[in-house]
Parts: sequence; structure tokens; C-alpha cells
Amino acid sequence: MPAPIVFMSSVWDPKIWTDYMQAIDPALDIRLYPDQVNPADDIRYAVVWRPPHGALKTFPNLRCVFALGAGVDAIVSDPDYPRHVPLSRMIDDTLTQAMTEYVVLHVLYNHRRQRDFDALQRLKKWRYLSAKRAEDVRVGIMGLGVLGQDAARALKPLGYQLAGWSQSPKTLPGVESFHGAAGLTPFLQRTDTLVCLLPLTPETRGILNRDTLSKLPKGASLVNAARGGHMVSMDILALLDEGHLSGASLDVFEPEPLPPESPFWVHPRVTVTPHAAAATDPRAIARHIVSTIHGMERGEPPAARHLVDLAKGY
Ligand code: NDP
Ligand code: OXD
Repeated sequence: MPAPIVFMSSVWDPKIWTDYMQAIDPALDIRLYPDQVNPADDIRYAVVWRPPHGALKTFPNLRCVFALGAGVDAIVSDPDYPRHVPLSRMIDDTLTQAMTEYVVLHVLYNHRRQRDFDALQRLKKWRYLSAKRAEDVRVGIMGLGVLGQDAARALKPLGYQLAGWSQSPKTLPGVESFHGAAGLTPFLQRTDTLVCLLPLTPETRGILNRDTLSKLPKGASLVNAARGGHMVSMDILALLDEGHLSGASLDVFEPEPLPPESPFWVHPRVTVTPHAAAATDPRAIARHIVSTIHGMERGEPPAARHLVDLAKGY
């Protein structure tokens, strides 16, 4: 009998994922949480996106949890997460490429003043606005992991001065590396366009606040494609109104969906997208999950590259 798998997501339509998984292996026994699951079921694997806290601990024979995305904050923040169970997250070229496209688009959008041109177009005003040369624009990427490194790689040929901030130092060609608490202020002080690609952890929650963003040079712009929980929204709105920030491209919010009354929707210097920077390709996820389950059933461990460090929370 194949090992039973539980699928838990209140956000995604399970059929998309289960169909792709069962197309690869029709024998997979996938049960939807909570309706198709009994406490007595010998559930071995869980495929999850924002699972209800406390739910995973009810499966004593769990061998692996698969996150349907790259960010695992909604899973590791569960105080009852069974910490002996490996958590595998999505690392996939299609996801990485999509995020890189979003970052390049919005770095250019802010640098080339496209928000201003869009406003002028609405007024039918033909007006030239100058932009700095790319080589004079300093882009700083917070988070130099899978996504941050690929974004840096794609921005490099455009000529930007690049730097990144991470927990540990990095050696990446053409990217100045800053790290740790001591590296944050000098990193911010040299950054004209700040791109946030950090995981959301207790250390990074609220990191985009008045104190940190005030260290950016006046007129800097912000691109946040990581998590809404990184932002102190009122601080960002105030810094935009004061002109300290010239613009913000925001893909993620807390809560999501962004409520209709949020000032972000209508702020003239803010570009909102609905957590659309980098959706995961369900076929790629299905291939990864099914091949990992097959390997684990043969006694192989899940691929180390995908494993979350539960102590670090990402
Ligand atoms: P990784 O885990 O590969 O990289 C995280 C990076 O952040 C690492 O460089 C790490 O440093 C750094 N970091 C973590 N904590 C700190 C800290 N306290 N101080 C300084 N640096 C820190 O993650 P990914 O690149 O795969 O993904 C990043 C995030 O992007 C996800 O967690 C998710 O929230 C978001 N995301 C958003 C999507 C969207 O559609 N908007 C889609 C996919 C992901 P070090 O390298 O030293 O460990
Ligand atoms: C992810 C996301 O973390 O889509 O993969 O936000």
C-alpha cells in the first residue's frame, strides 16, 4: 500500500496539485485535510501551504513536510511543528526566474521613473524626465539566498552597483557583501534601490521600518517581494509622504489580500501587485514532491538543498 499523504491548504485548489502528483504516480493515496483524514490514518507525508497551527503534530508517523512555496514562515511559526520532521521547501528554476523578472522589472521601474511617466500619461502630459545612468544607481538586495543571488546575477549586466546583505558573508562576483547586524547600516547607507528578499523570521519581522529606511539616502526606492510582515506599513507611508522614499513596489502585505481600505492601494508613489511576483509551477512542485517521496520510501533522505534549518527558521 502506498504511504498516505495529507494535502493541507485553504488557499490553493487541491485538485491542481493532486492531479499533477497522481499523473506521475496514479497509486498515490492523497487525502484532503480535514475532511478526508482520520486521526487513525497512518499519514507519512504532508503537502502544505499555510497549514493551521497545531495540525501537523496530530500525525505521529509523519516523515516529511513539503511546503508548496519557497517561504516557510507560516509553517515554522507553528509552535507545535513536530521538530523531528524534515521540512522541504520549493527551490525551482521557474520560481527563481519569475522572481528575478519581478525584481529586474521593478528596479528598472523605479530607476527609470516609470511611475512618474504613467502619471503624466494619465494627464496627457508630454514631459521629459531624466533618470540617472544605471552605473550610478546602487542597488542593495536584502537576502542573498537562492532568489537574491539570482536577482543580482540578472541585474549585473545592466550596470548597477550591486550589494547584498545576508546573515553570513558571501563572495559573489560584482556584488559587495555586507552581513549581520553590523553590516546593516553601511549596506543601507550605500543603497539607492532596496530590494527585500529576506525570509520572514522573528529577526526580520518589521525590518523595513522608519529607523532602517531612514538610513537610505533621500529619494531611495523600495522593492519588497518577500513578506508583508517585513514592513511597518505606517512608517513606509510616512517616509513616502515626506519624500524620503521616492517610490515603493510592493508585492506582499500583511494581511493578504490587502484590504480595500489600505492606503497602499491609492498612494501615488506605490505600485501594488497581489503576491504575484513568483508563483510556483505546480508541475515542478509535483515532480519534486513525488520523486522525494519515492526516494524516501526506498530509504533515501530528502535532498539537503531543499531542507529548512528549523533552528534558523528558513
Ligand atoms: P533563502 O533561504 O535561500 O535565502 C534567504 C537569505 O536571507 C539568505 O541569504 C540569508 O542569509 C538571509 N537572511 C535570513 N535571515 C537574515 C537575517 N536575520 N539577517 C540578514 N540576512 C538574513 O530564501 P529564498 O531566496 O529562497 O527566498 C526568500 C524569501 O522570498 C522567501 O522566504 C519568501 O518569503 C519570499 N518569496 C516571495 C515570493 C513572492 O511571490 N512574493 C515567492 C517566493 C519567495 P544566509 O545566506 O547568510 O543564510
Ligand atoms: C513563496 C511564495 O514563498 O509564493 O513561494 O510567497
